[in-house]
Amino acid sequence: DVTFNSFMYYSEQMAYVRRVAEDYPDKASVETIGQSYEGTDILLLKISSGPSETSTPKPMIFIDAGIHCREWIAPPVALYIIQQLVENTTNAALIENVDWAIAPNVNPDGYSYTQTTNRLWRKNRRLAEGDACYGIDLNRNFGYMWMFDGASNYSCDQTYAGPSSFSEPESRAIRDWILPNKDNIKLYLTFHSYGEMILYPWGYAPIYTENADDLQRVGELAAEAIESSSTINSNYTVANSAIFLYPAAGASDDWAVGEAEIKLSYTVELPNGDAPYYFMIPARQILPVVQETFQGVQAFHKYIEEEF
Ligand code: 0X9
Ligand code: ZN
Repeated sequence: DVTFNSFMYYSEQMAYVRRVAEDYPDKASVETIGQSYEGTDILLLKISSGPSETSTPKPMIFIDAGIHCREWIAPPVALYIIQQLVENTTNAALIENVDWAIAPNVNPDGYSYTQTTNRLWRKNRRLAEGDACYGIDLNRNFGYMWMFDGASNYSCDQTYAGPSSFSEPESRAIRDWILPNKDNIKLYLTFHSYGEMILYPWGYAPIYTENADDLQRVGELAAEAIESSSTINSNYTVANSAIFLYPAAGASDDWAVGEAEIKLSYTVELPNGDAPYYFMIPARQILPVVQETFQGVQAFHKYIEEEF
C-alpha cells in the first residue's frame, strides 16, 4: 500500500494508483496515458464525484509529478493528494465541484535509474539517434518557445531539450492527455524540487503573462496555506519563474499556458533535504512535506471552486 515514511518503487506507486481505482470505482478511474521510452505504462488517476448537474462541465485540476526523476519528494506529494481526495472521506467536498487528473510519476525510466544506478539522474533514459549521451530533459522538451533560452542542444547536458520538441514519449503522454481536456482544465500544477518556490509563466523569458497579478495572488494563497501549517518551517517564494529563478524554455508550465491555454499554471518547487544533499531528502521528511503541500493544494482548489 502507499506509504509516506519511505520512498516507494515505481511499481508500488502504480499498484497503489490501480488499487485506488479498483476500490473506489465510483470516484476514481485509472488511465494509461502513454508508455515511457523503455515501455513502462505511465498512469493517470482521474478523480470525479460524477458529471456536472449543470450544462457546464466541472472545472478540472491537472497535476503531474516526477518529470525530473531525482526530485523524489514530488511523486509522494501527488500520491498523498490522491489518498486524501479518494480515501479520506472528510475531504469529500474537495471532489464535489472540481474534477482532478493526477499523474503521480511521469518519468518511470529515469526514476528506476535513480534507484538502481545514479541517484542524481534528472532526464529520461532515451539515447536519441546520433547523440553522444543518454537522456532528454523532459522539462525542456515541451513545444512552446522550445529552445528559446536556458536549454541545451547537447545531449550530455542536464538541460538537453531533445532533437525536437515533443521528441519524447513521456512529454507527449502529458500533451496528448491535456489537449483533449484543455477546456475543462483550469489549473495545471507540476511538482518539482527543490527551493520552496511557486513559479508561474513565462519561464522561457523574463516576461509576465497578462494575468500575472492573478497568478501571483493565487500562488500566495497556496504559499500562505503551506507555511501556516508547516512543521518544518517552510518558506515559499511566489514569483515569475524566469525573473526569479532563471529563463528556461520548453518546460511544461509554459506549454500549459501557451499551447493548452490553461490560464493558471505553476511549477511547485518543494522543500529540499539538508545541505549538501538537496534532492536526497530524507524519508522522514516525506510526511511533513506531503501534509503541508496538501494544504496548499486545498487553497488552489478553493480558488478554482469559487472562480469557475
Ligand atoms: O529548471 C527547471 O526545469 C525547473 N527547476 S528544477 O530545479 N526542478 O529543474 C524550473 C522550471 C520553471 N519553469 C520554466 N522555466 N518554464
Ligand atoms: Zn525539476
